Amino acid sequence: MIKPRVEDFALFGGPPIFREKLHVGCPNSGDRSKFLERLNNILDTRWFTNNGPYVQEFEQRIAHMIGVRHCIAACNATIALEMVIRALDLRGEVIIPSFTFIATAHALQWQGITPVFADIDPSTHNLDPASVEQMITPQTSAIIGVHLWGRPCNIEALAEIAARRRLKLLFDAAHAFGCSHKGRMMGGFGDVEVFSFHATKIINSFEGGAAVTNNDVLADNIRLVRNFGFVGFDNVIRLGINGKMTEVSAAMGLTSLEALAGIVEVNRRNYEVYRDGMAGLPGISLMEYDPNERNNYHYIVTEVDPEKAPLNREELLAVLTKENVLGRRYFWPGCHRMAPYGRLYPNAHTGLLQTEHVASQVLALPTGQTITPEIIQIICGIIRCAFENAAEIRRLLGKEPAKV
Ligand code: T4K
Repeated sequence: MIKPRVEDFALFGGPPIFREKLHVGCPNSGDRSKFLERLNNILDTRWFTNNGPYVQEFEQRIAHMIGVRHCIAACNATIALEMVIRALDLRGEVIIPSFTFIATAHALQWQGITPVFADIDPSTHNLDPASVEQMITPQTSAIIGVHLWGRPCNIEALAEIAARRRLKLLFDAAHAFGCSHKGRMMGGFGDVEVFSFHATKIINSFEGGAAVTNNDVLADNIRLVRNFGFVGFDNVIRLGINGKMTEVSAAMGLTSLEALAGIVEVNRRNYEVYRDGMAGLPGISLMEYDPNERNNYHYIVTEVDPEKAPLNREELLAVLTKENVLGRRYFWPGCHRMAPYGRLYPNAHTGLLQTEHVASQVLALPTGQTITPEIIQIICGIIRCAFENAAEIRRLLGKEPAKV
C-alpha cells in the first residue's frame, strides 16, 4: 500500500499529490484509427445525420446485444426520455426517485407532467416499491425506475405494482448499459428503457442515448417523435421533436461499443483495487456489485458514515479535492431540493428520509481507462492517512480549535 504522509497534503499548502485533475467521468475511448476511418467515410459519403448508416448499425448492434426488438438512438438520454414519455402519452403525475440525476425529473416537468418523488431503499439506492405504492394517486400515469449505478431496481415488485394499478413502467437505464438482472440484459424490462451514451458513460457517442423496447407500436411512435412526426417528406402526423443522433456520434458509439469488454475489465480491476485499498477503513463502505450478474463497474460509489468515520463526507471531499481527486457527491442534495422542485414541492423531503440520508453520505471516486491501480492505491492511501490524522485535518479545515 502506497501511503502518503499527512505533512505532504496540499491542505498544508504544498502542491497537490496528483498534478493532473482526476475526474469522475473522464471519457473512455475505443480504437482511434477505427473511429477516424468511420469519420472519413462520413465525410466522403456526405451523409451526416437523419438516420444514416452508422446510426442504423449502432441501433442494430445494441438491439442484438440487449436482446430487444427495437433500439431507437437519440441525441442524448434526456431527449430520449422525453420522447418515450411523449410516445407513451403520459400525463398527470409520474413517480420517480429523487435520488437520481436531474434529467429524470426534468424530462417530465419540461412536458408539464408532475414528477412525484418516491423514497429509495438505502441498501440498493433504488426506488422503494412500498414508497412508490404510497405515492400513487388517480393522476398517476407511470413509474420511472432508475437503475442507479447500473444496479437493477426491484424490477419484479415495480412490475407487479404497475400491472395491478394499470400504470406504465419505464426504466431510466442511463447507468446500466452492459449490466444484467437475473441473467437478462437490462434494457429489456418494463415498457421501455433508456440508455445514456454521454461522454461520461461506460460507452459514449460524445452525446447520445437510446430507447429500447420490445413493443413494435411504441417503437414506431418513438421513431416518429424523434423526427418531428414526419412520415415521408411533407406529411407530419403528430407532434414531434428533433431527437436524432448524428453519424459522428454513431461512429463514436460503434467504436466505443467495440471497446466495451476492455473498458469493463479495466473498471472491474479498478473496483477491486479500491475494495482492497479501503479494507478496514472505519465508516467508509464501498457499494457492492452482484458477482452473479454482468456489471459494468462504471461507478465507484462510497458512503461515508459520519457516526463511524473520523471525517465526514464533506471533510474527506475537501482533502481529496485539494489533491486533485475530484470526487462527486452524486446525487446530492436530491432532485427534490433542486430548482424548480424545491420551490414547487417544499415539503417533499418529509417523505424522502432515506434519500436525504444516502445523499448526505455518498461520494463517487474516479475510475475508467485513465485511472491506474497505482493512482487508486495513492487515493486510498490519502483517505487512510486523512482518517488517521482526522483531528489535525479538521483543525486545518477550521472545524476544531488549535491546540494550545
Ligand atoms: N438519467 C440518469 C440517471 C443520468 O445519470 C443521466 C446523466 C441522464 C439520465 C441523462 O443523460 P444524458 O442526457 O446526459 O445523456 C454527468 C453527465 O453529464 C450526465 O450525462 C450524467 N448522467 C451524470 C451522472 O454525470 P455532471 O454535470 O455531474 O458531470 P459533467 O458532465 O460535468 O462530467 C463530470 C466530469 O467528467 C467533469 O467534471 C470533467 C469530466 N469530463 C467530462 C466531459 C463531458 C471530462 O473529462 N471530459 C468530458 O468530455 O453530469
